[in-house]
Amino acid sequence: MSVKEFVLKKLEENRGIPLSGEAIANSLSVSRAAVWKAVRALEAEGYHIEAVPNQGYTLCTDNDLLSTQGILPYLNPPLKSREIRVFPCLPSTNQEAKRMALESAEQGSAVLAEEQSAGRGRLGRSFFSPRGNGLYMSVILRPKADVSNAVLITTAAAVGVCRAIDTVTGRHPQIKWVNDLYLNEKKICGILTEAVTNFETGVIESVVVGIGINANTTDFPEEIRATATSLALELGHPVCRAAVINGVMCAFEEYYGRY
Ligand code: BT5
Repeated sequence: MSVKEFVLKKLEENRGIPLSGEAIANSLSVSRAAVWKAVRALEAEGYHIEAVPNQGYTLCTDNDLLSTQGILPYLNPPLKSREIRVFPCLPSTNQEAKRMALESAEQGSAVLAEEQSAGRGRLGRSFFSPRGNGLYMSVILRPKADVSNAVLITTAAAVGVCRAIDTVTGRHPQIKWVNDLYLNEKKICGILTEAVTNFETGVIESVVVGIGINANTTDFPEEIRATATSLALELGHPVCRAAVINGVMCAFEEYYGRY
């Protein structure tokens, strides 16, 4: 783990609480200047960090940039050992997850991006994925059983996202069979399940479940403005995306287990 990653981990574990630069430096056996440099680098990436003389560095509570270190404290214990990769921008998290699946990533590994430049829907459609306010994640599965009934995997994801939204926000989305979730008759989430097939044997080796949730999005392009909504628009305030991620991963795990 680099100095920057370690500093971020410490700050995320203590959001809103000042941490002395000296204590961080000591626990890493590096100089305070190295910690200061890491803090500056994190600020340049968009993290809101307050430096208070004689107290130390505080990661502001309004900070909602996604990072592996930031998501981990929110995850339920069984999920903490999962491989979770977070990227500032990807064409599509499903595409990256499929690449990782071919590189033998484990069941349950997840890929997230702050933005997708070519977010995909079904049948070549696109999924609007602006920077910094949505949730774009793909989970890698390695089903041991026959996946001819793969639609049930999408259903498990849809039910899981419904329950996560219910738990975190108290709102109850509805599933539009099979891969869309609606709140107040507007689309809040889309799911795209794709198989990764071994080219030579034709066997399905893994399945990638891509989940796109309009979390804190407040503006949509003209063509979907009337049909799309977000958790923030419905609630009147932003949500903590890491808490939604934990909810989705826990619930999906449970329903996929039943599948
Ligand atoms: C979907 O397809 O809704 C599946 C979307 C899956 C997105 C996730 S994000 C993470 C992962 N990586 C990816 O590249 N994809 C997955 P479909 O049912 O075909 O719906 C697409 C249609 O929904 C579009 O043609 C628009 O009309 C509408 N749409 C696009 N973006 C939207 C958004 N952000 N919110 C609501 N509606 C949207």
